[in-house]
Amino acid sequence: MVLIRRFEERAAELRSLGYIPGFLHPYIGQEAVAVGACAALGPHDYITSTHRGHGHILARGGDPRYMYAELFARRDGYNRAKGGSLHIANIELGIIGANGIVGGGIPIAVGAGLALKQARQIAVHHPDDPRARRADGVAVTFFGDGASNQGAFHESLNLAALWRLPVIFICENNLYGEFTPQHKHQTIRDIATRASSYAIPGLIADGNDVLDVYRVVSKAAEDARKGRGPTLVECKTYRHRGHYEGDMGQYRPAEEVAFWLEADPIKNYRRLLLAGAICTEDELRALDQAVEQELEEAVAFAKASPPPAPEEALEDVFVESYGGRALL
Ligand SMILES: Cc1ncc(C[n+]2csc(CCOP(=O)(O)OP(=O)(O)O)c2C)c(N)n1
Repeated sequence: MVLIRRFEERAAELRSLGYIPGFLHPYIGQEAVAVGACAALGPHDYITSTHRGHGHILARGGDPRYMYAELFARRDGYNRAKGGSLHIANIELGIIGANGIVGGGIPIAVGAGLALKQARQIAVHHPDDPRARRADGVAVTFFGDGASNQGAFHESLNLAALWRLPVIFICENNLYGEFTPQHKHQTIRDIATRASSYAIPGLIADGNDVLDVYRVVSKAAEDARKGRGPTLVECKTYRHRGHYEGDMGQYRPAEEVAFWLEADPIKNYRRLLLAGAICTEDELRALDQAVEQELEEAVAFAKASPPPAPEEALEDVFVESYGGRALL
């Protein structure tokens, strides 16, 4: 969580210094969702992410060096400068794409869920087929409260429920879709209730409590792995900053912001670790320092990476392998 927080704070500084072209959508405040959820996943699982995706990529094992290089639009970036902040993907880590289209990652995860269900069947009949190694995989998709109004959300839940696909739909309800508070775009309060329309479980987690997110997503993952189908998980959380870096967020009441700053997931988890004598102050300080050091090196790496040559724009545009084999 600390790595995500500091990665984002530094990204904001670097953008103000002109290193990062385009928009940045800070994840600060929501770290417990990415970390708690990804801690419940294994190497055969897939995730899809959103425009607010740096936290998901880091929690899934993303390397800050390649992430900053991608944000800087440099050749050593995860996607060789073709993705930028909003579209980081890395198949080895099971990250099948962050997505600037609101709700865009949801049906992609359902496609991955279908491939994983097929992997289970392949494992039964052809255990030596390399695709069989994903037989225990689940697909997780992160999205916001705003995205839960998209048609793609409903179609995806419907199909995943009908086909009992191993998919976990994780809605990060940070109470705003851009500048619109949730009560102005939905009549419901708990987005998890939408699961009942598709006869699947709808669970609610405290999105500022990393252990609670881990507990709830672990349950959903266990169900998915056992063939019981998808779960909708709603994590109640808050973004500390504006919708994008540069948005001052004045549309939010001061008391609301103060309440959620007090519920900061990192501050509270630190308190818990200290109160339970699981960590000492010194150990936590050492962890902070290690993060600073890692990010220092990551920024230097990204700065040293060259920009791609113009002719590289046409590389990696089409996949050459078809027949459902590209993903697995
Ligand atoms: C299909 C589509 N419509 C509109 C937008 C513009 N847009 C970007 S982010 C955003 C709000 C998304 O809100 P939410 O899903 O709650 O995610 P959050 O930003 O809160 O993480 C909108 C409307 C877009 N990128 N894609």
